[in-house]
Amino acid sequence: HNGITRPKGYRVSWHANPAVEPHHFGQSHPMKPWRLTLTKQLVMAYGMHYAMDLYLTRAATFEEMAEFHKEDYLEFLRQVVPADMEAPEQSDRIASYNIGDDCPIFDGLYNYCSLYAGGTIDAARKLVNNQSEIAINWSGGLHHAKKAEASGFCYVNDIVLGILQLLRHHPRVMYIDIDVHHGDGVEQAFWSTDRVLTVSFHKYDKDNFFPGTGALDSTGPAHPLNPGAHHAINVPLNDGIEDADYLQLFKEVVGSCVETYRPGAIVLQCGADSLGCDRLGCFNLNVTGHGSCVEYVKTFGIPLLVVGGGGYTPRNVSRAWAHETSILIDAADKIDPNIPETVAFRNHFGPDYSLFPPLSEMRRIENKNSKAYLASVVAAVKEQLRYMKG
Ligand code: VJV
Ligand code: CA
Ligand code: ZN
Repeated sequence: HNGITRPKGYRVSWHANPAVEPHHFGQSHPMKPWRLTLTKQLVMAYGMHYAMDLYLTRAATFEEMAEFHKEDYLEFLRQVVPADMEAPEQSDRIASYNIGDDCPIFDGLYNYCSLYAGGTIDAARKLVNNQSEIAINWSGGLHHAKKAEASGFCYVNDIVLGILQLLRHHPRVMYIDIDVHHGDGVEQAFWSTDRVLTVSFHKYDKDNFFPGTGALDSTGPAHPLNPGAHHAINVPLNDGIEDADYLQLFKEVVGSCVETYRPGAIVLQCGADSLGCDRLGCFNLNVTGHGSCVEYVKTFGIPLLVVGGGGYTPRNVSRAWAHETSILIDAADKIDPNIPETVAFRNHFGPDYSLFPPLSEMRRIENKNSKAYLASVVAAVKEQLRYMKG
């Protein structure tokens, strides 16, 4: 087993269904479910699967998805076929559900959505039933989907569905999102409740970066008597942030939030498009820097649901999520940074064949986040937490 054993004192569960992986968004679309195949190959080549409980997830049922989504929208997802994109009598519905270039109709769409959603729901239930302390679903994390609308490559919001499961047992759930995009769908779903604290770190540029929401002062409903007031935390960033600054910011913000809010469970969205060299992203994080955030969240010892999200350079997505799996099973120190000879698709990891290539040096984007700016963001978040305490 390459010396990899089960972690001491807690259980990690892995939730996946290989039937998710072959779905195809269409020619040259950035979202590639195949990155999950690559991730799994790395995890298995290192023997990490011996350290976890492995669950083949089932598809979420229509009723389970209807706990958040509108039934007419789910009905549409269930019956629509690629040819409907050209059918004039369907064009109004297609437009109203925001189907288009970002969120196309492809073969097996409903199957794809119900499988990744089923994974996150199952993972949440394992935590709630005390059958796992850390539950992982790398196929989930699709944070932009709305009640009755697709958005940003997301159709069904598995995170919202997972949090709804956790809320059955935990009075307070904290959501942390390190995808380079704003976690708008999750924020919006829990905007008016104080039972979920959402925290998103993201590139923010109202007019030029998707989805254009997530400003620092967007903190929850404006009315102070609305329970959701102050329960959305947004950390808007500029291009080029690097490991050390990001990690310091992450620890200050997340540490203060956990201390003040005392969540019973944490959901961590690990979107890998915040890595350097991402096809859509604009940050300079390395695999190690991204992983350090996961490691920090693990130190709280609070039941943890870990999901994937964005990530558009598949070789780096799989590096990050394999490394983060090793952190979660407490085996990061047993992982050879040289990618094993035995891994399938090893050619994707050349020419370095390293788990930790210097991404921040390969396509350095100028860092537009001054120390003063980052300090002002931390100060604003701490001020917000004072209000939250009431
Ligand atoms: O910026 C946008 C919206 C547009 C309209 C649609 N066109 C295609 C792009 C500009 C304003 N959308 C973003 C969506 C990002 C979603 C991120 C999802 C996540 O990581 O947060 C969670 C999973 C966007 N950025 C880049 C693209 N869309 C893009 C879409 C394509 C494409 C190239 C870039 C769709 C199809 C094809 N190429 C062939
Ligand atoms: Ca984010
Ligand atoms: Zn993203």
